[in-house]
Amino acid sequence: MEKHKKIVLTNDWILKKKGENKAYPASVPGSVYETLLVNGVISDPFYGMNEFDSKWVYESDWEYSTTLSADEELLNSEVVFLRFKGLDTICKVYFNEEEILNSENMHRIYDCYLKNREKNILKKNNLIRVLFKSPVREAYEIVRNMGFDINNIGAHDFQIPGVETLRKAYHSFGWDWGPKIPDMGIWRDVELHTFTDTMIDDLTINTDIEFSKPGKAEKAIVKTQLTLNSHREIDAGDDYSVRYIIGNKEETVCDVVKMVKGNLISNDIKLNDPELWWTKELGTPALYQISVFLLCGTTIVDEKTLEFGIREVNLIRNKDKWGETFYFELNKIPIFAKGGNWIPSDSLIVRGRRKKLYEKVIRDCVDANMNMIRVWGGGVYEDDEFYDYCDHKGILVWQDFTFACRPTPDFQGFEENIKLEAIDNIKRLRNHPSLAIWVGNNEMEEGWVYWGFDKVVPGLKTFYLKLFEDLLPSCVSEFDGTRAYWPSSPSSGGNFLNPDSADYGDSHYWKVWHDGFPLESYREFDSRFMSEFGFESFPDIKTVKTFCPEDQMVYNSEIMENHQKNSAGNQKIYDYMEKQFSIPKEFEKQIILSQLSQAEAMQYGVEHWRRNRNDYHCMGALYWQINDCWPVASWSSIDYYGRWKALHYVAKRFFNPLMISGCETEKDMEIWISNDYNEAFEGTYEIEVISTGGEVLYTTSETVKVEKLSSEMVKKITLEEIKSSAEDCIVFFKLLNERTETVSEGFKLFCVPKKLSLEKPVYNCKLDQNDSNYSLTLSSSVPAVYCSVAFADRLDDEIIITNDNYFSLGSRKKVIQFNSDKEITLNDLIIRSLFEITR
Ligand code: BMA
Repeated sequence: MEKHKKIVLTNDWILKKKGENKAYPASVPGSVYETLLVNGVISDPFYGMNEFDSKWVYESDWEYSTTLSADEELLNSEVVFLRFKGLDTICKVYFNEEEILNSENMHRIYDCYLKNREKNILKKNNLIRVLFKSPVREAYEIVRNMGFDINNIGAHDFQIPGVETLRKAYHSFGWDWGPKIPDMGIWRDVELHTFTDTMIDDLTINTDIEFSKPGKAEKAIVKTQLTLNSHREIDAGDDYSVRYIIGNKEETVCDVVKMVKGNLISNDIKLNDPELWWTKELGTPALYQISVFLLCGTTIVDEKTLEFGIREVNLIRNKDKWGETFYFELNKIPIFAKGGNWIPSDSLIVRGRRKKLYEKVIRDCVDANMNMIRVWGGGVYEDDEFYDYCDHKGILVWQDFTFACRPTPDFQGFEENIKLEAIDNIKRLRNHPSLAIWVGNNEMEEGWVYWGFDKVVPGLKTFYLKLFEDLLPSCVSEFDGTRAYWPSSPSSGGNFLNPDSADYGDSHYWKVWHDGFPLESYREFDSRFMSEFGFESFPDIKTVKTFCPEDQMVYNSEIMENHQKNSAGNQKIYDYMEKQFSIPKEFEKQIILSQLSQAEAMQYGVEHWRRNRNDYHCMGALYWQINDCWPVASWSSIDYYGRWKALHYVAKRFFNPLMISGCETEKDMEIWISNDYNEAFEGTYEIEVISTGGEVLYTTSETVKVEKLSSEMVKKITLEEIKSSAEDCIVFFKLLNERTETVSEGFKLFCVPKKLSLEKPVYNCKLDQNDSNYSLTLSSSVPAVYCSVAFADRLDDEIIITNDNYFSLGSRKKVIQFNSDKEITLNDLIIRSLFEITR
């Protein structure tokens, strides 16, 4: 009996423009844009205005091809099929000139049989051709066939119209942070599978936990389900069996063999005292490994190994005095979700994966104390690898289905296509412990209720309900069965009932930024769960230099405006910035200030919602957005190259599970402690108010106990008792644990920063090195507000992340740590605070 074999077809692919003979060597997985870029046919679409030079690329058709020579073993295999794990998007596949696939969905997985009992098209020498049609032309044709005018379907200026007619990542046609790069290509693996009688098609693991109390498990049942791919129903007399080996990091905890009857094999395995999977603030993300061997007699016919976690995640919706709760419980412990929204990490998606952007950015999310990432619906269902990292790092994933902001058209075959896409992705992702919830779409319920979708494209509202409140939830319940489904983000539960309500469901709050409201309005919006809110900034000057020549480095130059896709976004950055800061002349300094206003805005909101967690009033804050898909001015906290903006450093503080924060009015300030740990905090808080000239005006310190999973106001101070004015002082606070280690610290002003009467700081710096570990000890003669450490251009090729940045220096010294393999001296460090930046 032949064992199931899989070969990934990565070699000898070439790409040609349809109708032309010139062939370019192509990586598979890969894309048309990337191939043309690597072969020097197009210039970097991210540079300057190049984005618009490559229109011909997406208006053309492209053909990938490779040959497959079959040896005796392959020719003799009983069953041979090709598995296309991702084809972007409209394409036909030919095998030896026979059409074996007509595919219209980049999110689907397709199996094409070359040989089985019914057919055999496999020869000794074979040719595989994948012919991609321009997605833009396809979209135009569909819109025309539906009787609509492509110029009149309500698309934004930043996008090529019609993407919603395709099952392709919406952002690729352009978004308010992304270029118009509707790429094409074989974006996931092409696999060749062979087997004789049967193979393992799918292994699904679910766990049922018996809790002795919240957070404590006594037993778990590991429910395994194995689906076989066979020509026939396996019978008890066939001598097939399955061996299951389960282990954790240290040891094998189970090794059993069960007989096989039928092609769907379910077995429950009991584990005592299981180790649970947790997010970082609640524990460790313990993982188990399961290996399954399918045996015929004593021969291994197939095997599969995967990791799984034992955890229970529930969405809790209980009626209460405000409306209805909306929060997640992990292993019966309510969690405040902290994190951000994720978009595809590169417009050339495969390149992003190759550059290991997943790994880096997810690590950065953990470093910033996030426990949840929302994979936003305008992008893709990410690669398995993405969810693997989240499993390993203890990050929960909110997964949107890939629909966003546009009404879904209804034409023949589209619904079925969507259904099969949903099933493929639910099956692919359901084993990941990180996956917490499935959500129908981004902002489409809003679109119908508030944006007038029905005026532009009448007649599609019922189809919306059919898809998002019937089809997709049914798929989730049938093929997942353990996770909640939520119809749209935001929503109050569906059926077009007030999706923007603060009292039900999740919220996207855009009065700050899109509507130009002041930051204070965050405090007037008491949502149950903030799944989007955001504020823009420019990326680091080093990132700007990668796409912008020196003479265009001003916010409203043609190139800077093209690297800003939100209409009038750069002006908005300035308008907000001016309210907070005096604006200096140099663009480099303006960039820093733009990042500081972004960080301030997000901090203002998140601290408020975290202070509001009691009685589950608000239980989540996921800001818009974590990452970028190209170098651009946007809402991201980490830019395309992985450089942290000020926001990411500040997020690390405002997402700290233990957070001390100040809530100011014009005259007084409340000091709060928020505790997201599942145990009470006992320690001391210290408050120190310092004049802008460096005089200590007020200090106090007190021991405190803050109950687990709660927020508490611990002190109120007034300007009157400090005997100072709002412009002349800075309030510093910190929280120390019982071992007197600082666990959280921060500062707050009574006025906008530009009103502060700052004095020039004189810094005292000392840099110590131990191999590649550096520590900088820093103090200042007078308060240095929003102090940052940056690195000289000579270190440009390396992105150095410090353990803290954009802090304020008061009366005490601060130690900053970072790693670098290079020899770094004090001369390489640029230390500046608001005083130097605004002058
Ligand atoms: C949201 C998102 C995105 C958009 C962002 C910024 O509502 O869902 O569609 O990019 O706002 O405008």
